[in-house]
Amino acid sequence: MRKKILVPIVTISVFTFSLLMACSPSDPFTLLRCQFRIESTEDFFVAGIQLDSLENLSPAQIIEVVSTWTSGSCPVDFTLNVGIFNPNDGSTGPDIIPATLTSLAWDLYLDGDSGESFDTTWVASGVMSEALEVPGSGETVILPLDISIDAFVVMGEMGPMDFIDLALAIGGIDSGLRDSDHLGRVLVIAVPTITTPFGPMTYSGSLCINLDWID
Ligand SMILES: [Ca+2]
Repeated sequence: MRKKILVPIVTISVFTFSLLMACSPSDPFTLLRCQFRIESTEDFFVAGIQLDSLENLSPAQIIEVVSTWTSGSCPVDFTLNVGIFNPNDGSTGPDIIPATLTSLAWDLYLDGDSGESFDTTWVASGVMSEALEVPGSGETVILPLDISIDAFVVMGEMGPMDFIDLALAIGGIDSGLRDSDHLGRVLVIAVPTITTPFGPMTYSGSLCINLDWID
């Protein structure tokens, strides 16, 4: 009699344990971390001049930017698009696992060195304003960060002409080139907070978000 009762209990316990293991956030085969990379910039303005379709500034525009700077400020505004990819598309686990980015505190650095090295010049910090769904549908979700800074100090450190070159490299007509001379001169350091139906998606520390996908 006792055996007949024990067998189903053991079976159910093993089954429940297996199910919990399959859904555990710590199981790398069912909950891979969302990945991040710098995707693009758009609506890039320096001293009111839109750079998006420009390769170079005209002499008159250079004078305008420099004179704005010598007057004590130089507004720079653009949208920085951060790509987020959720790899939990069902191919490595039992199902598609949607994720929600609930907070992201970020620091933005630009590479002031047009050569090989990356001169990490801090230019702005911020916090994401709205939660963002990242479905595991195989598509990259864009997190647009609205950047609005006064580049007066940075221009003073770099020199106005080098700053204009940098701005054109990351905001001009070739800014979409995914190399270290263009989009690779943008670096975001951020700590994401992501939740899923199975619990939080944890990251070991700050992510250095640049050209290549990182988790
Ligand atoms: Ca560089």
